[in-house]
Amino acid sequence: MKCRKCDLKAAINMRQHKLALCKTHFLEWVCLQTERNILKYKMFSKEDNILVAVSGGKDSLALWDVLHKLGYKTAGVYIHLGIHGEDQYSTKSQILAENFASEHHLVLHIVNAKQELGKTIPEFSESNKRGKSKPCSVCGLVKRHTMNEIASKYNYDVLVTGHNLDDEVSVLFNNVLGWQIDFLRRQAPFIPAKAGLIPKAKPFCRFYERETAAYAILSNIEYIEEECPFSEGSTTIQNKELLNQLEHQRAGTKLAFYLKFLKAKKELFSSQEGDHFTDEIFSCPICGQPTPNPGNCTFCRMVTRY
Ligand code: Q46
Ligand code: ZN
Ligand code: ZN
Repeated sequence: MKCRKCDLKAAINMRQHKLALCKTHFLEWVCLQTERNILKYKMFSKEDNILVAVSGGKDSLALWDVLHKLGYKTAGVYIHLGIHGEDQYSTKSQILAENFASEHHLVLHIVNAKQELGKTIPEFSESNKRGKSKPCSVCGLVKRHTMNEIASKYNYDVLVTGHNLDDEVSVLFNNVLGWQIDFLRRQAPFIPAKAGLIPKAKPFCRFYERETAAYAILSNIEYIEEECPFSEGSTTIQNKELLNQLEHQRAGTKLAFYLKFLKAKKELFSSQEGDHFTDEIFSCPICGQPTPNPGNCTFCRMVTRY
C-alpha cells in the first residue's frame, strides 16, 4: 500500500481514518493533528510554560517530543514510585525519561516517593486501606498531589498528560457502565484551573494507542515497553480488549464513541457544568492544596499517618 501523500510505501495504515502514510508523512501528520487538538480544545499557547507528566512510556515521551518539535515551552516531571517488579520498572523508566530530557536539553523534575515521602507506593499501599488489593488508588493520589505541587512551585501554566484515545474510551466505558455522572461531567480533553488546581490537558486524546506507539518507534524514541506490574488484570486493560474487539469489527468505533460523547456532553451537562466545584473548597493546613473538607487533605493524612 502506498502513502496517500507520496509514492513511497506506507509505514502505517490507519483503517479508522481511511489513511495510509509513509514514515515522514505520518510523523508530520501526528504533529499537525496534535496542534489541531491543542487549538480546538483551547488547551494552551506558545507563551505558556507547560509541564509534561512523564512516565518513561511511549505516550508521554512521544507527547513531549511532539510538543518540543512544535515549539512549545516544555519541561517534564517524573515521579519515581518505587515499583520494582522483575524489571526494576521505576528505575528503568526514570533512566529513559532522563535520557530523553538530556538528549533534547530539556528540564526534568524528578520526585522520588521513598526519599521525599518516606515510603514507596507499594509500601504506602500495604499500610493503607485505600490500597488493600492494588496500589493504584494510592498511586493516583500521590501523582495528582505531586504534579500539582511541582506545577505551583515552579509556576507552570498547564499540566499535560499523554492519555491517548484508548485510555479515554476505556475510562468513558467504565463511567458509562457505572453511570458515574460526576466522572462523566469532568472527563474532557482540557480541564481549566479550578480552586488552586493547575489546568490539565490531554493533547493526544484523539490518537489511537497504535498511532502513538508508531510515532515513538518511527521517531526512535527509547521508552519502557513493560507495563507497570500492577496494571496486570486491571479493569482498564479488560475494557481496552473489549473495545478493541468492537473496533476490529467496525473501524472507527472507539473514535466515534469518544467524539459523540464530547458532543452529547454539551447538552447533558451544560446547565450544571462546574456544579461540582461550586461546593465549598478548603485549603489543607499542611500543604495548602485544595480539599473538599476542612482539615488535612487525604494526601497529607496518608503521608503523616504511615
Ligand atoms: S503506575 Fe500506579 Fe498505574 Fe502502576 S500502580 Fe497502578 S496507577 S498501574 S497508570
Ligand atoms: Zn509519504
Ligand atoms: Zn495536604
